Amino acid sequence: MEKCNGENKREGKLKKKVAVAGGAGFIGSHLAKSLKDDGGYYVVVGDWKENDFMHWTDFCHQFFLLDLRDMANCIKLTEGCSEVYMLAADMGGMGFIKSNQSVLMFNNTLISTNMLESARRHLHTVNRYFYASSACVYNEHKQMETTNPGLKESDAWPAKPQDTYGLEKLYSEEMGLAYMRDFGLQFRCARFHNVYGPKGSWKGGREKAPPAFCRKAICSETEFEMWGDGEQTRSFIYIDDCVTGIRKIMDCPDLDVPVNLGSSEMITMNGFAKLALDLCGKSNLPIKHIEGPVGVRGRNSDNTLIKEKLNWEPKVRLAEGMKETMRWIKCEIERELESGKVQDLSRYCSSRVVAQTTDSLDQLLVKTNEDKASL
Ligand code: NAD
Ligand code: GDC
Repeated sequence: MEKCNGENKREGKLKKKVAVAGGAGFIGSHLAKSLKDDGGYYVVVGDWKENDFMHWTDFCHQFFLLDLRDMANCIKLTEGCSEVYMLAADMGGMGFIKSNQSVLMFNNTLISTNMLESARRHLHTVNRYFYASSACVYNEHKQMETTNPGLKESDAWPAKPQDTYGLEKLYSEEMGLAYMRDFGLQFRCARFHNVYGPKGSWKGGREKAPPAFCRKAICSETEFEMWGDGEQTRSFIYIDDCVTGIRKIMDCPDLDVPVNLGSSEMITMNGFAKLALDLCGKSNLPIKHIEGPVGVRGRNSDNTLIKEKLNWEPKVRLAEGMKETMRWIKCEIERELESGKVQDLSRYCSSRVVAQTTDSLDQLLVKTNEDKASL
């Protein structure tokens, strides 16, 4: 698996070398691109797959195809870096995290612990470490009502996180905080609240509600399928705000506790479906409620802490961000139709639930055996 996929020279200028783990993913690739475009950074990305929508040279200077469950690979990725952004995770929306509890927990625990320890090994160069946490860390009992007033950072404890996905995030937050206390690593951590925008997963089962709703609104002609009764509430943060927030949090000298990075514009999923349908000129399409993984009943972001620390909070309104996301997904679907990759759009009117397989676990075992055999 470990394979160096290409290198760029340093362009003669002194740049801060930074690593983005999971940088071929949705948020990681937008973040890496923002750092690269900034001009002051030499951006190294590590991921076990390539980005689905951009060539790696569009968003980083150097790309390593690496399995970050292996510590040697994490050490290689972080070598000589002054900042590490840790966004790698086996993840998805409700169609993935509920049905993949064991495999994602195994994978994410290895990635998170190995990445953090690798940063410690490079403490002579690594000044700051960013960890991408999630609103899934919050106590489920605080999310039983659709009228969620906004989750405050203190609502994570006492703990009853959502699924093994949320538990691993909470554990990794604590591990980062312990490394900061014990070893002086400057740890920064944001709890993302459902991030959306162009160039993210929009089909296959891992996609979250915003791209799923765009795809279904574009492709549905008779009804709009929705998991659950649609009264469940969420807030969604646009990718540009997410990247701006990560960079501000990383640059802040005293934000050394986990902080919400989310919008406080809460909406019901029925209202959200209506918004997506309106954008497609299909306002009258009826919503068909079906069984599916629904997650918590109500979730919103309380932004008191981020406003206090950064004098900033996410700005992009949901209608505005969805317009951009819808435009991009329409182009993706048109491209698939033109190339003949898809002929019948009816398959895009429903969302899949991803069944758990042990493929990724078995892959790691095979690699270990291969390593032993070559000794
Ligand atoms: P994503 O799936 O697009 O990106 C994650 C990347 O990690 C992928 O490119 C994947 O290939 C990579 N990865 C997974 N396992 C790996 C391994 N063993 N080795 C190397 N790379 C590996 O997801 P995203 O939406 O960009 O999320 C980024 C981070 O933010 C994740 O940590 C996620 O848990 C967190 N997060 C995201 C959201 C959201 O709404 N998107 C919300 C809360 C938290
Ligand atoms: O998947 P998600 O966006 O994740 O779902 C939001 C709500 O939309 C859920 O109640 C879900 O049942 C409903 N829904 C209805 N139809 C559909 O077709 C659909 N697809 C999807 N995906 N959802 C549909 C997420 C986690 C993430 C992450 C964030 C943090 O939970 O899945 O991994 O960490 O939270 O905010 P959501 O918001 O429940």
